[in-house]
Amino acid sequence: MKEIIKAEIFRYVRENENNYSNKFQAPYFDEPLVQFASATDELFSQYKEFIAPEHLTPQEVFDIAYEAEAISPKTVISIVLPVSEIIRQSNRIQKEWASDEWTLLRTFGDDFFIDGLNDHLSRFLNNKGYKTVNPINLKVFKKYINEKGPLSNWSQRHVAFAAGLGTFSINDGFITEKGIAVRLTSLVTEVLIEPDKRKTESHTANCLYLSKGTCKACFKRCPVGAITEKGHDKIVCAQRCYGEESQSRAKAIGGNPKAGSGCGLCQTNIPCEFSNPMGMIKSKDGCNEEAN
Ligand code: B12
Ligand code: SF4
Ligand code: SF4
Repeated sequence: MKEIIKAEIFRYVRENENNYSNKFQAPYFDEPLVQFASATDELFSQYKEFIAPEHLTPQEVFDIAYEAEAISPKTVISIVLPVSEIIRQSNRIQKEWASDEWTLLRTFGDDFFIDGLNDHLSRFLNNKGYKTVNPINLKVFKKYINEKGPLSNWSQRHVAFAAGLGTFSINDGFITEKGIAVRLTSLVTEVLIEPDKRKTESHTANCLYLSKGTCKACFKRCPVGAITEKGHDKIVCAQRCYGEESQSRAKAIGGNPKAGSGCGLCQTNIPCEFSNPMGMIKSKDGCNEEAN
């Protein structure tokens, strides 16, 4: 089933007409990365400590979706969708606000195309007899604010970490083998698939600053000074990404004001934009630091 699921995701991303902007004649997303975590991986219960007690485990997702049926999920499918070259390029030259392309990606890529991909894959697996749930569609799914800033009760980046797809960075962004300029999604399913191995136990191994003390390129890219040695100020960042001005910018060019413009200046024109910079260092050295 592993290869069938991967092939279907690849096909959908390649062929679905909603993964294409006629306005800028380019796809929103390039070929994805797809990996799998065990639904019983202990990380999911640890996330209640690291993130918040409300953060859902895969079992809770199924308990909510299939009330009283006592079904156990087996696997969490995690998908990395790399932002396409043309969109990244347009944001690379920005200094203050997201480019129009990056802005429209929020409305038509994130909210429209990814929702369609999730629906398609859930239907595909349910039709094959495997119960599958998109946690974001549950009534209990929420985005909220606690003392540390905005968060959700199903964090795609933490799911992707569990599936071995990459690590976090000093700016909080998730760095995969296809870089940090990516979007993420995931589904919880009854299909039993051998989980992918995490390449590192450290949850920050792919960031040059957190691994080697170098780089800091994203610090300089942030137009509102939200990234420092201390980390990422989510409140300041949220205001820039989704505040009033961001909403009117999205509206002015035909995007959904509620989706805002985003920003992503810290995800473009930096060494980790479209590859894992620590992976490149390791292959240059001809050795794998994790193994030493
Ligand atoms: C709330 C939210 C925001 C908030 C807060 C972000 C945040 N850091 O949590 C704000 C509004 C600031 C924001 C901004 C942006 N966002 Co946002 N956001 C979300 C959302 C809805 C939830 C995130 C969440 O729940 N976080 C939970 C908290 C706890 O995570 P955290 O603080 O980063 O986690 C830290 C700790 O857990 C810590 N940690 C400590 N000990 C340990 C131990 C272990 C083992 C582990 C694993 C971790 C860990 O490591 C982490 C990093 O420091 C997700 C969608 C989703 N449902 O996941 C998108 C999402 C995270 N956003 C995304 C994007 C693209 C953006 C923007 C670029 C905006 C844009 N579209 O242009 C900016 C980038 C900001 C940045 N530098 O990362 C992408 C992520 C892409 C990526 N490569 O990381 C997501 C996944 C959306 C998507 N579907 O793709 N976002
Ligand atoms: S730009 Fe450099 S410091 Fe910033 S997240 Fe990427 S590797 Fe880390
Ligand atoms: S998304 Fe924009 S505002 Fe937020 S940290 Fe990155 S550069 Fe700064």
